[in-house]
Amino acid sequence: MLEQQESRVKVFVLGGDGFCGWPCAVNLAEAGHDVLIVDNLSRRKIDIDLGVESLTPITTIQERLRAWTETGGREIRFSGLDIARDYDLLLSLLNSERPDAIVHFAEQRAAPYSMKSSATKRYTVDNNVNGTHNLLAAIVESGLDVHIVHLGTMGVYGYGSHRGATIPEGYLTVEVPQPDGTRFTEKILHPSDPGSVYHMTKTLDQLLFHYYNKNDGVRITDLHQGIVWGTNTELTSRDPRLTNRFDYDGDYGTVLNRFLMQAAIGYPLSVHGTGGQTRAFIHIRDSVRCVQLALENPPTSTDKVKIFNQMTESHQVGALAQKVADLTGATVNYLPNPRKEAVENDLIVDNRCFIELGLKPTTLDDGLLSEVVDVARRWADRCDRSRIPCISAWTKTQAAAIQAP
Ligand code: NAD
Ligand code: USQ
Repeated sequence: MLEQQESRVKVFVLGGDGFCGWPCAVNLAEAGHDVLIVDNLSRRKIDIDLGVESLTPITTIQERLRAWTETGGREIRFSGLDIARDYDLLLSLLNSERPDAIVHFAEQRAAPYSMKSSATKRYTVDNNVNGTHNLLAAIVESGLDVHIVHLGTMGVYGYGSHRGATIPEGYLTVEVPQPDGTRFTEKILHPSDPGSVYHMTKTLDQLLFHYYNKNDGVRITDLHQGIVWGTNTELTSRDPRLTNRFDYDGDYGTVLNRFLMQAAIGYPLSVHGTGGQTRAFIHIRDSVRCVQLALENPPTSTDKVKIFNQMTESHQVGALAQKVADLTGATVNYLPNPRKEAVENDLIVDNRCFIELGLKPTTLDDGLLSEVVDVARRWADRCDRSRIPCISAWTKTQAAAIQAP
């Protein structure tokens, strides 16, 4: 619990029924904050459309919230609205509740889903860009001083070659040559280089934040998060009705959780291409902790958008598969890559902001890989193997490659 009552805040958790949002919401409630989840349950509806289910059985949001209070948790309230479409409801919720802070997870977050068809591309852009813009416009219209903590992505920096340079936390110091031969230095937003329509929406979010911070002084922390792995936190393990979701399918499953789940059911690990892609990772427990740290260390009204790299380690996908294979005895399958992405890339990331705020990184070597394998083994009979392959292709060239016999 918080040591000082004064540091308690009223916080909306937008997208608080999702994979990252649910453990975050209960963690903030446990820390003494007054939490209201806002979620249109679109993620559950997409599961129905795709004909897949979380590997772990998850209860309804109403049952989750009931179980949370029954097991001693501080009450969490819920409002079922669509932030991308229900602007007036969002504004009136802000005016009636007057939150101090808003954690914004409420976006369509799967790159493969965003690349499935023109319909899913358009949905992802409409949902993510409108949702973020509605939130900013509603905060300004309400006149409230609200701190937004947004979940962005490491993917905004791009996964081409950074030529060995360290990726800074959001801003790059550049030298600009002048006609008279002199130079001045300036800090600019790191150039964006999205690798999917989904990642592109996060780069657009960045510009919206930059503008509303400059024009209206909205206080914003943008968390450039890496791939989240793991499933439960201590709090979501408290009762089976609190269990977090576990996506394993070809659209929503992310690479490390997929490898661990594939190992658990004896399915060859699905490495795309050579496995040379390097990505940033963070365990769900650290993700939850980082959001709390960001919330409790807000920017001032004159600060520009605070950007933190929310990741704890980088790994090459092929090396990860080998690590999982060594741990479990699984076999590794190298498949044609459905994505248009660099065959390999370097990724050196500055993540000092969270370390300086006290984050103690949980790493792959902390024994938690086996915990995920155990969860997946427990629910193996719920897995639909036909939904494991990644069939969403970035272009017709990739589509032809993955269909080739
Ligand atoms: P998720 O799909 O499990 O959760 C998103 C939640 O937002 C869902 O409950 C969904 O119903 C809700 N939502 C979506 N659009 C909404 C709208 N218009 N109005 C109201 N609610 C809406 O995703 P997640 O894995 O929990 O990711 C949460 C955030 O973190 C996303 O913004 C994502 O981009 C970011 N992120 C996730 C990861 C990861 O590995 N999962 C990594 C980096 C960043
Ligand atoms: N990959 C495989 N095999 C698989 C699945 C993926 O080799 O079975 C590869 C992909 O080709 C890619 C890498 O693994 O090179 C990562 O894929 P991913 O699906 O784990 O992650 P990504 O699409 O980048 O998206 C996830 C989240 C997204 C978040 C992002 C953070 O879904 O919300 O923004 O991670 S980051 O990767 O840092 O941009």
